[in-house]
Amino acid sequence: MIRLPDLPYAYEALQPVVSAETMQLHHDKHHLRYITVVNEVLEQKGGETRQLEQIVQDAASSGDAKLYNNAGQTWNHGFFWDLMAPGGGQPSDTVHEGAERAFGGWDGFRSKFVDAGMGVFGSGWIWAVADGNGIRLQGTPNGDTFDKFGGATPLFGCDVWEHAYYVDYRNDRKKYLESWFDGVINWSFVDRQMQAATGGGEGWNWPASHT
Ligand code: MN3
Repeated sequence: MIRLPDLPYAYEALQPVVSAETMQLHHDKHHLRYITVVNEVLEQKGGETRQLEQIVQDAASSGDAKLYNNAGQTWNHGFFWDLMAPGGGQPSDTVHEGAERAFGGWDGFRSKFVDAGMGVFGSGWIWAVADGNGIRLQGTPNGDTFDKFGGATPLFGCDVWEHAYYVDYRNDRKKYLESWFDGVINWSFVDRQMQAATGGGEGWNWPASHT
């Protein structure tokens, strides 16, 4: 049984980048709905409890699209809540240097991220992922998740489904991506993911207390 984790901050904490209304809908309705479907599918399959990461991998290898999409979105949103923080903080030297190597500088990183987010057609996510070769950007459609990163570790990922920004930005996905990148990424979270990508500790996992 998968359970919805509480947000690590108040609904209004990410304003004005993300409104309390969006957070409430996004967490309490959208995220909860994915989790409900995962539990329904698991129940039909006999109610076996596994780590969410394992559920995703098993659904991918058995071709169970309904379970894969909903488990993927369950994981994506858990990661998304934890990688944001009010005010965001400052990127670490390691993250800065990684951005410099891959994108020629911080502005290049930001503009390539925004462009790549604009390039995700329809619903999906834009991710910055890292491995021994450095940082790269990857868009994913719909509920696709960490198993599509070819072994790389996600540093951060932005939800570009319309439910993530339409209340606050209407059709202006670009403004959403820019405001999001500048305002609410928790850079100490990203730094921990960056360490994990290069062999230092474990990356983010779905909380065992909510499995
Ligand atoms: Mn969403």
